[in-house]
Amino acid sequence: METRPAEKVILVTGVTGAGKSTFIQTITGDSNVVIGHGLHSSTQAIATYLAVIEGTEYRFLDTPGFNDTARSEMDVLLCITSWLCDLYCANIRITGIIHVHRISDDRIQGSSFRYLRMLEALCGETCMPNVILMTTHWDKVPIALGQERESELRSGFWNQMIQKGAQTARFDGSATSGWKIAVSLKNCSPVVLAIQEQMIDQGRVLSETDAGQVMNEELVKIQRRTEIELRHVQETLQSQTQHNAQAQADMAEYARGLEKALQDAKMNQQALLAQTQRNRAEWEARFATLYKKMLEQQKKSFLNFVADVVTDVVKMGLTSAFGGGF
Ligand SMILES: Nc1nc2c(ncn2[C@@H]2O[C@H](COP(=O)(O)OP(=O)(O)OP(=O)(O)O)[C@@H](O)[C@H]2O)c(=O)[nH]1
Ligand SMILES: [Mg+2]
Repeated sequence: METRPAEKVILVTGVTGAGKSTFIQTITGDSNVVIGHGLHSSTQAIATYLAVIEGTEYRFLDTPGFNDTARSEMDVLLCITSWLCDLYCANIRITGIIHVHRISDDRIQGSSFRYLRMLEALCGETCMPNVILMTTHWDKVPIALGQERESELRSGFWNQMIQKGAQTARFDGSATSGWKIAVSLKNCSPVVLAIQEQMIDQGRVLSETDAGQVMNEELVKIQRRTEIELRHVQETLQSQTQHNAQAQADMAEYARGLEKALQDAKMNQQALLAQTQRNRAEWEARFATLYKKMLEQQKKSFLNFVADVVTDVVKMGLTSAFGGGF
């Protein structure tokens, strides 16, 4: 990704269909942004879009969503992590994280909850002031209901992040509203996210990071819950005496769905844990090269900084020696 030094890089996250791409298309006016109109995720890989708002350049990173049938949550985590590590090594820092949430959702789905927990771990406590929890789909609910849900989110689901400095915002679908939200990040300092520090500076593999551990815990929870439900459905199927063929077929179908969910959760967990053994060398080699580059760049800019200071000191010395006439 090419960026100019003045650009503010903003990561946009959230579950599938939350409205990440719609928000980005609205504020950038870029017709290349892919917006979904089906049940499945439309954003399959991270893409970047530029907007100049009030003279400042913002680069938005559109990410694939959680709760996606085509991509597992684990794939999304890997995709985002890989990008964040590459950016860090290329000396590109994130200035803001906009996490998108549909106010029209009447309850917090498992995937929204998992994503938020993971995001908190991915960013780390010190980056919370750079996070905006942004609600969308306001046109789908009566305003009073939306406000009620928003205050429930603020006092419950989002409370911990708000306590640590995260802001909230409403996106009403207009470009003006989107620009206002982006501009509110203008004065935030670029940050190093926890995942970048843990993977690049500390050399941990994904499963050993805070985000990886949250993902692992969530996968274990899914497995336990699904196993209990599956056992219950199987017992019910076996004990059924009446011959309602349609009901039996529906329940058997439901059991197959649970089996698949259980299998997916196990596979994702294996993929996560396999990082420790199989991918460590590959991961380290990839980032070692990038990290070396970053250090070289930092060294170069440090030397430039020292050279500037020396020049200033020399100038100041000459200025006082020559009575300000230099
Ligand atoms: N009514 C309404 N529809 C919206 C709003 N925001 C997005 N949508 C619609 O919701 C659908 C999904 O929007 P996207 O912007 O593609 O969602 P996304 O978060 O990028 O989803 P993925 O890329 O699949 O993760 C599209 O049909 C949008 O037109 C909104 O504020 N109100
Ligand atoms: Mg999208």
